Amino acid sequence: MVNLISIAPSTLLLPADASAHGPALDHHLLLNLSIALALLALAHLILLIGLIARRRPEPTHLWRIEYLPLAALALLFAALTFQAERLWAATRYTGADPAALQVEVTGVQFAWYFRYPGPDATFGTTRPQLVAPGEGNPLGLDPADPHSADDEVTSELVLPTGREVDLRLKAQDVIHGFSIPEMRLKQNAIPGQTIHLHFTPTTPGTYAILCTQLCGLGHYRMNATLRIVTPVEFTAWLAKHQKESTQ
Ligand SMILES: [Cu+2]
Repeated sequence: MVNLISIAPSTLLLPADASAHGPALDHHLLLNLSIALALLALAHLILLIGLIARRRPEPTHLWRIEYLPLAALALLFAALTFQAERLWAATRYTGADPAALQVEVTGVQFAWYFRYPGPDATFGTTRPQLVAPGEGNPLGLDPADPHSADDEVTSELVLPTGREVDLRLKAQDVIHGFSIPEMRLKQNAIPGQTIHLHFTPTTPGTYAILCTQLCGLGHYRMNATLRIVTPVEFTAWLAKHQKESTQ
């Protein structure tokens, strides 16, 4: 059998991997695929042997040909499930580093908005009744809250390499699907909930942010850009953005 584990993911048409947790996920995916292919080949082989072999009057060694393989398969699938669960939880339930970069992501028909907390490192209050995209306040930032003053709202997500990012995922109206294939991230954004996702980008580049839930008539155009830059470029970008918005 071809050893799929040793094949580079790019040769299997997976998107480029630009996050720190991605290689482990890819490895697990290919391990699952290899096992499924091996079992498919084995099942056909057994079927062929069953057709060719001479029938015996009484089935013998039932435990060896039936119960033992069954137990082995159950154990194998349990181990694969446990490992998959562990990898999935690594970007969600383990909690981000306290020094992680905080960014809020909001899905709304039909755009993604990104908010950086600014120099005070605290997100300002938002109120649904203040949401006014036409007036430059798509998230409903409350001007009465002093923490809102330095919050940066952008339509492009810019992140530095090598630093953990703690995303807070929200939705204003319906369920949206936040997905960045190159970051190996996919998570629904649900109205009324704040869902945390944390990851570390590794490779500079420009990647597409998609919506993977059919969220309305304009779903097809609900996308944004993720730009991964060096830490120096990120600091300069943030400073420039803040300067522009205070002018
Ligand atoms: Cu959407």
